[in-house]
Amino acid sequence: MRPIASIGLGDLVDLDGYPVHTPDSAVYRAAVDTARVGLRAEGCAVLGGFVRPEAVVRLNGEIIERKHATHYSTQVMNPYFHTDFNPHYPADHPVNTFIQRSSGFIPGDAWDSGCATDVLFRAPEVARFIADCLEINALYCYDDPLAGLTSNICDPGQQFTWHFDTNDFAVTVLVQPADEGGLFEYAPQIRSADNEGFDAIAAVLAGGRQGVRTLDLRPGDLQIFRGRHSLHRVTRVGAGSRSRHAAIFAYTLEPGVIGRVERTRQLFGRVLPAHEEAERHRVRSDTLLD
Ligand SMILES: O=C(O)CCC(=O)C(=O)O
Ligand SMILES: [Fe+2]
Repeated sequence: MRPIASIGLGDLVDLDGYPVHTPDSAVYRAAVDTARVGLRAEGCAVLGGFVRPEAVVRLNGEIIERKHATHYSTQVMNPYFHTDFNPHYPADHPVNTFIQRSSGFIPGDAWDSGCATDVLFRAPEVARFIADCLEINALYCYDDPLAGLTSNICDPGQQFTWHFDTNDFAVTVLVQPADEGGLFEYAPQIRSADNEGFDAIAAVLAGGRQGVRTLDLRPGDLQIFRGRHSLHRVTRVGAGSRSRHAAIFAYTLEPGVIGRVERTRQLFGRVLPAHEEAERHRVRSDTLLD
């Protein structure tokens, strides 16, 4: 779907409910305040109906057009995306608890600059609004050429099992929900920068529901999520369901952040020279397991 004329913010965002272009307005402040409540308490905010219904149709069209570029992968992994047994930990430890993940990603380099999905991801007004919700001065589009702008595709029978994200924040727009399953679940702040929270994580991996939230997301809802400290998953999509499509906008606190070679290969099946280069100069902001 090539844009006929350039796409404006008002074509994509419900500017009445979310006037991202007028940060001094009372409505803007109220929306930010509401989001902050969820983010402070649980590292998660859902902005209902952020994307206009016509734009949701357009985003879904762009995903369907690029679905052939989806890289599907299946792995049996721990919450840190590792697949190998680690003899330094007991067998029932989260590090050695492996669950199947099967899903696909449309990679960053599949989107044309100027398509609706790309415009929404790169709109400075949207980034500033999200930064305001997160109570940070600025945020930056994740500079990873594959993982910055993606769509997570869960086809019938697939699930994105429990994991932590590498990037600081993720912003997701549910574009096409599954009819059955495909629900986003999370265990808020189950670990922190100085506490791995292994006992609580083990309980969730074993099927425990304590502290686990399930979101009832609608198409067009925008979710802001701190996925580095909150264990999360997308439950299995029913065998007879339609696919679940989510647009995922990744942002970071610092500019110029690029993903690890190993995880990039797992998720996208390839790496670009930029990934190899970044690996040689890697700086980490914490010592948590990745
Ligand atoms: O599709 C989603 O809602 C989130 C998927 C996810 O957690 C991820 O891509 O890391
Ligand atoms: Fe995630």
